[in-house]
Amino acid sequence: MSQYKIIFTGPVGAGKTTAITSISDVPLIKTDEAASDMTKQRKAETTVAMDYGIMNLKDGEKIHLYGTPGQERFDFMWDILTTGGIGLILLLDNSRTDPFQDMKFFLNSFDGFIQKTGVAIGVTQMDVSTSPTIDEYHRHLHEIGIKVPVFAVDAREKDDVSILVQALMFALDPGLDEE
Ligand SMILES: Nc1nc2c(ncn2[C@@H]2O[C@H](COP(=O)(O)OP(=O)(O)OP(=O)(O)O)[C@@H](O)[C@H]2O)c(=O)[nH]1
Ligand SMILES: [Mg+2]
Repeated sequence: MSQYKIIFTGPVGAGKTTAITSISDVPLIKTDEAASDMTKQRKAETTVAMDYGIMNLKDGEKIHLYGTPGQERFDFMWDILTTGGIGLILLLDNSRTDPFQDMKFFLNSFDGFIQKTGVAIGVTQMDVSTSPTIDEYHRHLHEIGIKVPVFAVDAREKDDVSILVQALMFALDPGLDEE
């Protein structure tokens, strides 16, 4: 029976905790605490250590789902959580001031992990803010010379999040299975 681990990351409020809740087949283990400072303006609770859920696949295979905190002051958890992971899901909130800057920041922060594995990007809150478009994300990524699958997702929708996870799995080295 194969077991895989993938990691969800992205800025505060991008929907990491919500996305894992949407697709997990077990109740989420989460570490949300009342938000203080700037985060509070966006939402009442924020992840301070990690989220953890499990997605069951056919044949008894499991994907272990880990969510990082979005706040940089908890970035010591980022390395811990990626250990043993096979890929990264980067969620971006399209309604934030500069989602491309967020994208660049997280791609840089997780660069070492991404080089060894792979990444897929999900853009949330596109119902709240329709700009930039997914095409513009593609163009931007093309300009910085990387090819990454990008999808519009609503983190509250199980199907949206499942498609994103599948896109990541397809983007990964198919040889991984044999390792
Ligand atoms: N309108 C809208 N709301 C969304 C969408 N995706 C997620 N949300 C909401 O946005 C909020 C995201 O909050 P969380 O899931 O806690 O975000 P997080 O990424 O875990 O944030 P931190 O743990 O603080 O880093 C929730 O209230 C979701 O219901 C979307 O596509 N559209
Ligand atoms: Mg969270």
